[in-house]
Amino acid sequence: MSETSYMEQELQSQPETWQEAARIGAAAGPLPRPGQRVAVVGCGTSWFMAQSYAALREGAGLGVTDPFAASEAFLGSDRGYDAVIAITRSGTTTEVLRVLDAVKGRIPTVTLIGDPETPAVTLSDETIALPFADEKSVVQTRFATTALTLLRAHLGQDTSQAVADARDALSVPVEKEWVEAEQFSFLGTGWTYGLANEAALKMREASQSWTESYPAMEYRHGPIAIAAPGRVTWLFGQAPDGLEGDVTRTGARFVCHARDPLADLVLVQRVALERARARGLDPDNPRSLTRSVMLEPSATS
Ligand code: F1P
Repeated sequence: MSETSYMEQELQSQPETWQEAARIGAAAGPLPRPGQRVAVVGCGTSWFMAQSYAALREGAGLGVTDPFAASEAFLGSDRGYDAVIAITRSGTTTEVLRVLDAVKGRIPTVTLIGDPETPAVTLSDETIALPFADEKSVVQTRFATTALTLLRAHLGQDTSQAVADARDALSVPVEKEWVEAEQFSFLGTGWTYGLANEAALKMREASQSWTESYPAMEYRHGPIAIAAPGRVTWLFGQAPDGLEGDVTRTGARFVCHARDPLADLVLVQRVALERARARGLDPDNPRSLTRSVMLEPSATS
C-alpha cells in the first residue's frame, strides 16, 4: 500500500467537495419539489445516503420519501411516486440500472452520479453530475457524503457548519482505542441512522472489521448484549436519554460527538483507514469488492 492511499486523499478533500455540492444543491434544479412523493434508490453506500436523505426530506415536511435498496424497491403505480432519485457513484451498478429501466416513461427520474460517461445517464431523465467527487478508491467516502450534502442544501439546510465540522474531524487525533477495538456498533436516529449504517459498512469494507448498526432506540432491544470492554458503541447525533449510562455499564466505550453527524462520519472514515493500515490492508482495493457491482444479463437479483 502506498503511503498516501486514494482513500486518504479523497476523504481529506470532503470540506471542499461539500462546499461545491452545497452550491449546486441550493440552486433550482431537477430534484423533486416540496409535496412530491419520492422514492430514493441506491446500493451499498449509496443506499445508506438514500436512507439519510429520505428521513431528512420527510422529517422536514417536504413530502413522502421512501428509501430502497435498488434490488428491493417497490415502485408499482399504486404507490403513486412522482419521482425516483437514484444515487450511484459509478453509474454502472446493475440493480440501479434495472430500476431506471423499469420506471422509464412512467416515473420521472433524476440520478446523482459520479461518472457522467456511464449508462445511468442514458437511462435517467435528468442527472446531477458530481465528477469532482468521483473517486479512485473502491471504498467510497467523498462521493457519498458530497451527494448527501447536495441533497441537504436542496432541502434548504445551511451546510456551512457541517463543512467547518468536517475540517475539525479531519484534524482531531484518531484514538488508539478505536484502532484497536474488537468491535463497533454504530447507532443513529432519523437521518443519522443511514450514517450509522454507512459507518458500519465503511469499517467492514476498508478494514474487515466486525461492525453492526441499529436505530439508537433499538439498541437496548437485544444488540446491547454485544457491548463489552474493548468494544465501542458510537452514536451519531443526539443520544436518547439514559443510553450512555446503559452502554457504559457494560464496559464498552460510548462515543458521541457534538459535531455535525455527517462530519462525524468523516472521523469514522479515518478510523477505518487507520484500522486498515494497522492490519496491513489496502483500503483502495478491499477483499472481494469492486468499484461497482455489474451483474451478467442473465443473473437474477
Ligand atoms: C455502490 C456500491 C458501493 C460499494 C461497492 C459496490 O456503488 O455498492 O457502495 O462500496 O464498491 O458498489 P455505486 O452504485 O454508488 O457506484
